[in-house]
Amino acid sequence: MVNTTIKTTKSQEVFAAAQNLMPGGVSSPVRAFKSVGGQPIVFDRVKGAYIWDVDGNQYIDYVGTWGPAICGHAHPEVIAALHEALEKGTSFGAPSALENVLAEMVIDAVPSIEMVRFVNSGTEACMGVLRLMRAFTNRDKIIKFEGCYHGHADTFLVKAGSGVATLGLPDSPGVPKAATSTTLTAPFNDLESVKALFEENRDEIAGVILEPVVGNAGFIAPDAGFLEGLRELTHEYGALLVFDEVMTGFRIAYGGAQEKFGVTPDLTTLGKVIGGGLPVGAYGGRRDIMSMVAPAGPVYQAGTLSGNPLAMTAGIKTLELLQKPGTYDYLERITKKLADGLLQIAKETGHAACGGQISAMFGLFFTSGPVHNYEDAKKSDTAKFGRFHRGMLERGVYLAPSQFEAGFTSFAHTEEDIDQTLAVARDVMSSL
Ligand code: KE4
Repeated sequence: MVNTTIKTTKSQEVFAAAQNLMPGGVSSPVRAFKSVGGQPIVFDRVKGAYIWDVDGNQYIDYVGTWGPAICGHAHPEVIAALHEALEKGTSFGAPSALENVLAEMVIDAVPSIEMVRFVNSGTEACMGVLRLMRAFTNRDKIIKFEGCYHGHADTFLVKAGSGVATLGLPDSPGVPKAATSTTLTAPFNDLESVKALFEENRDEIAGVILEPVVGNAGFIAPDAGFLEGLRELTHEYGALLVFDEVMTGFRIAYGGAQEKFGVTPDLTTLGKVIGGGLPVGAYGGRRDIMSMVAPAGPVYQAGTLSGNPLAMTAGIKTLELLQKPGTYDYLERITKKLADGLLQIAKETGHAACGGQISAMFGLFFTSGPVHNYEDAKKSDTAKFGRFHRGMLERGVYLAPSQFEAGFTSFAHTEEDIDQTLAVARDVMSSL
């Protein structure tokens, strides 16, 4: 029995039963609260900025199903569009005009994307882009950054972030050496280490893949010049630059981090927001590269539910809602108020902390920082983060259950929600 002030009887019952049915009782590891401890809450329903668990407790939600809910959960216009689409069926396994509509919206929005392929998850998008970058350059090696997470395909499970970092896994058994022998890693924000890798592996590196704003090692922003430096290095060494914008796409800006920072990669992966909460992923980029993807070219990749009408419908409506004037100004304003407020409260209550936000993405580390890379992030007091997470949860605020994740706001979050969250944070931090 977990010592908790909120009633979680039904969550405990459901979660206990789940243990015998699914590994760890979950469909994705980070949901098990392993690193923050305590009873994971079992959701019953979500709406706008809020969650209700199976015990009837309400929470202000800053996970937003890990990013997709940027318009708020179950937005009425998204739900209405899905009801209409449902009448026409759930999956075609064939071309639909809806794919054209969402593809045009993505191509119009994201600077690097001239052509796009839809898949069903961010992992699939990163798998597809990996094979494509290798085929286009005829090189096998890639550079990724410590703490970045690009889904759970073998090649990327090297010093990965998100759940791998959360669980402190040394990477994963079952991944053959051959699958990771071509994966080179460097510290985020360290251009010199990237240049050294290019020098040591001349003409062997297909490309560099990164989260342009890291969300899977906690929130880590790129240092000034870092993204520009990677663009120059990849040009210099004949390699491709790939932005994994599964998390940052349509969140950091409508055109993603690449629009925000003015650095255009050769290829981009997307997910989360473009599906409006339904399973979706995408990869896209320069036409000369994307034209290699089957059946236009020889690079094979496929998917039964890719481009399915429901995910396309939810994605189209979500992006339409994001196009409303002032959306990103609002997201910036409320998220800055939240992040700045949390840091100020930590300072006033005597806790070493650092962090920040960019648009609707934020993070807080319990370390004095600054945090420029994963090694810095690992200096955080994760035990204190766990107590903070539990304290916030018991007072009705749901944060990502790991120090090595980012926080997400939506345009359903109100000023009152932010003020309430900061009041709760002051209460919790005063007794951490
Ligand atoms: P999915 O396969 O989970 O749809 O996407 C993988 C992925 C790829 N790239 C980036 C930058 C990502 O953030 C993700 C997935 N993000 C995690 C949250 N850190 C998903 C949540 C989870 O694993 O349960």
